[in-house]
Formats: sequence, structure tokens, C-alpha cells
Amino acid sequence: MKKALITGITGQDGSYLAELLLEKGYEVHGIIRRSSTFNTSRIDHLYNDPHVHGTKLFLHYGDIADSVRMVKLIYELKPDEIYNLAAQSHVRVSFDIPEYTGDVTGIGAARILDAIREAGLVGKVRYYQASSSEMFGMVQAVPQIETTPFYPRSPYGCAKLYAHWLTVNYRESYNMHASSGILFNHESPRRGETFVTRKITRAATRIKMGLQDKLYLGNLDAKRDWGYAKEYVEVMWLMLQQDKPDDYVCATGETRTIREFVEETFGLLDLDWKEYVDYDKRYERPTEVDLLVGDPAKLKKNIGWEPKVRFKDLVRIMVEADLDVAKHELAVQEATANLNMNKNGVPA
Ligand code: NDP
Ligand code: GDR
Repeated sequence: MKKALITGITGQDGSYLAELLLEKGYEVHGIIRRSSTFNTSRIDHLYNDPHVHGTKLFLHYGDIADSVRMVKLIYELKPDEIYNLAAQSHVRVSFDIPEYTGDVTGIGAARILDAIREAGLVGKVRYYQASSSEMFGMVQAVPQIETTPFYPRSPYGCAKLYAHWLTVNYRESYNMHASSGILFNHESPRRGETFVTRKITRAATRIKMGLQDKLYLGNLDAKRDWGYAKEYVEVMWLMLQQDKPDDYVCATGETRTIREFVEETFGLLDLDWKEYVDYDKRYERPTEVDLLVGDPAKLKKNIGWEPKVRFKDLVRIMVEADLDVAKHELAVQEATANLNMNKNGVPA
């Protein structure tokens, strides 16, 4: 049985990847952060009591800012594959906390790569780095491919670029099986609610159910190449099954503006978005990435992978899921209101 270690297992991608690896029969270990509120909602459905025989998912407290813990965990677990997905992953927020973002999103990768070396596992472990299309930043060429020059436009992009080049460097210096997936934006019903797609589908469905009046957004002109997270995690796994480590762009090749995402979402709900969406400059970034569109030709040629879910399918998947969430929210609100009334409808 293969053993995998996932950092960032509680995030969008980590949860889908854990599902995929468990389905494939892996023993999966995940690193979670201690938090005063529960942060495991995306993986709760996968978790069993570790005392139960046959459990294959194990969670360990840790932080990729803590190198001693990383060395210890990697040495003790001796995983066959490590997927480094942990990051301060919000681009806008990285302008508020650039140092922290550098420490976790950038140097975090150094801690893990070096922990593999310190644990004496260089020839045994295969490493996946979650690189990002944000490294392309300012448009140098379209579509973007593996050899397009990088020009990051945020502290997040700079940190990811450091982690990316370090992965290449460890591959070349130590002959480590270390690969980077340069993934373009990928979304799902599990996307964090402050990323623009999920913010839009959550707000539009809540507006539809009468739970919210307005949606405030920043720049609607930026263009993104949006794919489906559940599909993209398969690429991470496939990359580590190749004989040779390498870097791959993972994208759909289709780019849309944020405005188009808004139009499609509200359109599916028979709402006129212009009545509900207002501008708020607080959601603008000091420097923006205007256009991302990737060409996944290398991935298709070497690994045989292609995306299936396209823009409209993706929006529909997210709207349908969030409509259910909003309906549930409304039902809870109504039930609570009823509980608080006496039988004459007077507040108790
Ligand atoms: P999320 O923001 O949903 O998840 C991030 C994960 O990292 C969470 O599990 C979070 O834990 C964990 N984490 C954050 N800081 C630390 C830390 N100091 N120590 C340990 N764990 C930490 O991101 P996604 O799932 O969307 O993305 C996964 C990875 O892929 C990230 O590295 C992201 O930057 C990168 N990426 C994402 C793309 C996308 O479009 N989604 C595109 C390209 C790259 P907690 O739950 O406790 O906060
Ligand atoms: P991004 O995703 O920065 O591409 O990073 P995000 O959804 O945050 O922004 C996409 C675009 O939408 C514009 N925008 C807004 N964004 C947010 N979050 N909130 C708003 O209200 C809003 N209004 C307009 C932004 O300006 C931007 O142009 C994501 C993350 O998952 C990274 O971790 C990952 O590496 C990249 O995708 C690829």
C-alpha cells in the first residue's frame, strides 16, 4: 500500500486529493493546523476514528512554518509521495501580509524539500509542488506555457515563484523526483468563499433565496482560465506516477472575464446581475494580473490528460451546489424564527 503525505489537506484541493488517493487505496496522512474553531469541514466525511481497524486517513498537527515538525513527520512517516499544497493562498491578502506569505507559501516549500533530504529520503520520496499561474503575472505571451517568462505581480506570486524554482533546483541538485504543477485557477463548490467565483455563486444564490441584497466586487475586467478542482487534483497524482519528474501547465485554454462569470451565474438564476452587483475598491489589488490563459499541450502529450469540465459546466456545478446551501440556510432561519414565536406568532 502506498503512503502519501498531504500538506494543506483541509483546503479545497487537499480534500479532493485525499478523496482520490483513498479511492486508489493509498494510506493518506494529512497535516492540519491547530485552530480555535474546526477547520476540517472539507474532509470530515473522509475521517474515521483512528482506533477503527482499516482506517486509511490519518491527521497530524503541524505547520509548514515549523521545520522541526516537518523533518520529524517526514522521517517517521517515510511517505512514498508528498503533495505540498499548504499556502497562504489568497492573492489580495498577500499584499496585507507579504512577510507571512513569503514564509509559508515560499519558504514552506524549502522546509519540506530539505526535510526530505534531512530524513535521508531523497531517492524514495516523490514530491509535488503546487505552483501557480500567478507566477506568469504581467502578460508576456498568450497562451502561457511552461517556458513563458515569469513576471509575478503580488507577494503571493513572488513566494510561489521561489517555491517553484527551489523545486527545480532540488530536482537538478539532488536528482530528487520533484515536480511542479503550474495550475491555473480551479474552482468547485468547496472553493473558499472569499475567492471571486465562490463569492459570486454564494451571493447570487443567497440573493435568489432572499437572504442577501447586494454583491460587492472589485475589478470585473480581469480574465481567468477557470477549471474544475476535482479534475485538476488527478493531474497532481499523474505527475508523480511518471518516471521522470517535470513541470506542467494545467489549464483549460479558455479565458473569461469576471463579468462573464457574474453574468453566467445570475443568468442561471433568472436574475439581472446589474440590479445587484456594486463596485467596491477595497477588492482591487495594487497590481493586477489582467489575463491568464494556459495551454496544457505538454500535459496532454506526455501524460494524456485533458480537462472535461468547461466554463459553463463549472458555473452550473457551483450554482447548483450553492443553491442547496442557500435553501438550507433559509430553512434553518425560518425554523429558528418559528421556534422563537409563541403560538400566537408573538416573539417568545
Ligand atoms: P486553500 O486556501 O483552499 O487551502 C490552503 C491549505 O493550506 C489549507 O489546508 C490551509 O489550512 C493550509 N495552510 C495554510 N497555511 C498553512 C501553514 N502555515 N501550515 C500548514 N498548512 C497551512 O487552497 P487551494 O486548495 O485552493 O490550493 C491548494 C494549493 O494550490 C495552494 O498552495 C495554492 O496556493 C495552490 N494553487 C491554487 C490554485 C487554485 O486555483 N485553487 C491555482 C494554483 C495554485 P487551514 O484550513 O487551516 O487554513
Ligand atoms: P486569483 O483568484 O487572485 O486569481 O488567485 P481570485 O478569485 O481571488 O481573483 C480572481 C480575479 O477576480 C478579481 N476580483 C475579485 N477577487 C476577489 N477575491 N474578490 C472580489 O471581490 C473580486 N472582485 C474582482 C481579482 O482582482 C482577480 O483578478 C487564485 C488563488 O486560488 C491562488 O492561490 C491561485 O494561485 C490562483 O488563483 C491561480
